[in-house]
Amino acid sequence: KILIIGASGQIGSELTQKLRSIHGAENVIASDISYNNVELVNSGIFERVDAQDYTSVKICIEKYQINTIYLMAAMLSATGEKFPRKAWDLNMDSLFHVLNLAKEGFIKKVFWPSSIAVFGPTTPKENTPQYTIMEPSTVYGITKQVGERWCEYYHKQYGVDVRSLRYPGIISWKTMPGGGTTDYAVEIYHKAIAEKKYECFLSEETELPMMFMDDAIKATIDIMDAKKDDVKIKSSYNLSAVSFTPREIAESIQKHIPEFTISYNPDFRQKIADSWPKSIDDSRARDDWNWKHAFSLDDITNEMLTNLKAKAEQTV
Ligand code: VAH
Repeated sequence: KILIIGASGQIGSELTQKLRSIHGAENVIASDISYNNVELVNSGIFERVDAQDYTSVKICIEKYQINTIYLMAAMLSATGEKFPRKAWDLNMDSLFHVLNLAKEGFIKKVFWPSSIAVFGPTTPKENTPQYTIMEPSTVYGITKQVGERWCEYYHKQYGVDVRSLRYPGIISWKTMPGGGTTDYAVEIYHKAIAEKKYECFLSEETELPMMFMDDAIKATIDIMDAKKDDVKIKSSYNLSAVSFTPREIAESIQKHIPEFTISYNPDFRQKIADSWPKSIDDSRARDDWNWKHAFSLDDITNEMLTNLKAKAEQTV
């Protein structure tokens, strides 16, 4: 059985739905620190699990005979800069508990998300390679870099089967993201529909690696279903789909909503975005376990506007 920790989050909520459609709802346990996502709580088996409490996780594993954990709970880049210690404690305690439970034989397989945030201002920004300089300048990026080191260590020293992806910014319509720097690329679609205008907290030419949620979910399931020997990188794989700037996403929206306008008012998140790569070389993921993205920027815009409009009409 599968346990998703952080199932209320932007990725966790869609991962839960997808895994339930593949394995059956009775085999996928959703968990989070609170019951605030009522839709998720009512969608299938839900348990309150505190990812920072070893016993809380262990009780859930034993109650449902869990053998695979997707650890999707974390504090992201923007919020992490406001609460550095909390971000460190949440992101690291949760990883150690899950890695130790795997080392002790309670679970067989772990997925743990890393991020392009492991790269910093000294990293080559174009087509960033799998192996390169990594001096992350955000707390979140530091937790992801050191988390990757621990994942590789637990694999090498204890044979733990942990698999990881350096997610780019992820764009989705079902669940709002929380506390990320790339969240502008989700907010812009909501504002385009509601107000036909958006004030962007990043500057016009801030190019960042991005991905549609369906691609991210596919990559996550593909790496977890890959043959163990095909997953040669046990720290975390570079993963990418498209890179674009706020200006380019606005132009893509204007193909559907011609009167849409964007303005720019960079805030503290500009410094975070400027420390990250513009584009990522994910050829190792493509070579080792046949990764391939499907959604272009215009595909993403089409999906976002179509689904958000339909969702808005439902709630009228
Ligand atoms: C964030 N969405 O903005 C996350 C992600 C690469 C960005 O790690 O913090």
